[in-house]
Amino acid sequence: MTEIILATHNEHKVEEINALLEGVPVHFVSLKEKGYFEEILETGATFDENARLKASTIGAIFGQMTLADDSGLEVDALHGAPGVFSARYAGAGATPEQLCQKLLIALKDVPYELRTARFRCVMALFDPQTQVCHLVEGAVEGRITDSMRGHHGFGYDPVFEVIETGRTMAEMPPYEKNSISHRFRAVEKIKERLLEYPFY
Ligand code: ITT
Repeated sequence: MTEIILATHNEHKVEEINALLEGVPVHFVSLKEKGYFEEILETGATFDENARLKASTIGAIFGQMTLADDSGLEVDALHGAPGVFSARYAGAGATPEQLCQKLLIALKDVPYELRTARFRCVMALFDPQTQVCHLVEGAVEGRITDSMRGHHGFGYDPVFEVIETGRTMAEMPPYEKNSISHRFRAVEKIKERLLEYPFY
């Protein structure tokens, strides 16, 4: 069975992507399983650039097909921030709680109707044989809450209320988040590519 590397050091992403890609006849391995622990540089200015960078860097090192995602939160009242800086918004090594608190403070004077935001995810599938990088995208619309709610998920999930449900991503069990998330929506498109891919 074809092996595809998941180019992320975020174990929560590995879990989510593995669950979302269940049933695709491909064997996914994590960077941890490959024994690769070095940081992958994210020097791009957009999600597209960073996803492409992560997938092609790892794909070139191992000479194997590689899937990467770059994702983050865009808050309208902050002109799209933290965006590509979502993981580093509260400094290197900040905890999810510190990320959420920093965002809540930044929005403390912003009224409910102006707290709109979205999670975006760009996935890149890099094939080292052809050097082609396929890009797809998914997004989910929401609103930033005024306090942290829920214990599931990771990152900004406790402060991101999904428009359709009125609950935060962290108040949803994994199966529910995985049926509406930005990552789910991107994975659905990657799945289509993988199911028709001419593996050699
Ligand atoms: P890799 O680069 O190794 O994949 P990372 O955590 O640094 O892992 P990103 O550069 O894509 O990943 O940063 C995305 C950040 O955006 C992530 O650390 C979270 O803080 C936030 N984020 C992305 N998807 C999220 C989700 O589903 N729920 C909550 N927060 C999310």
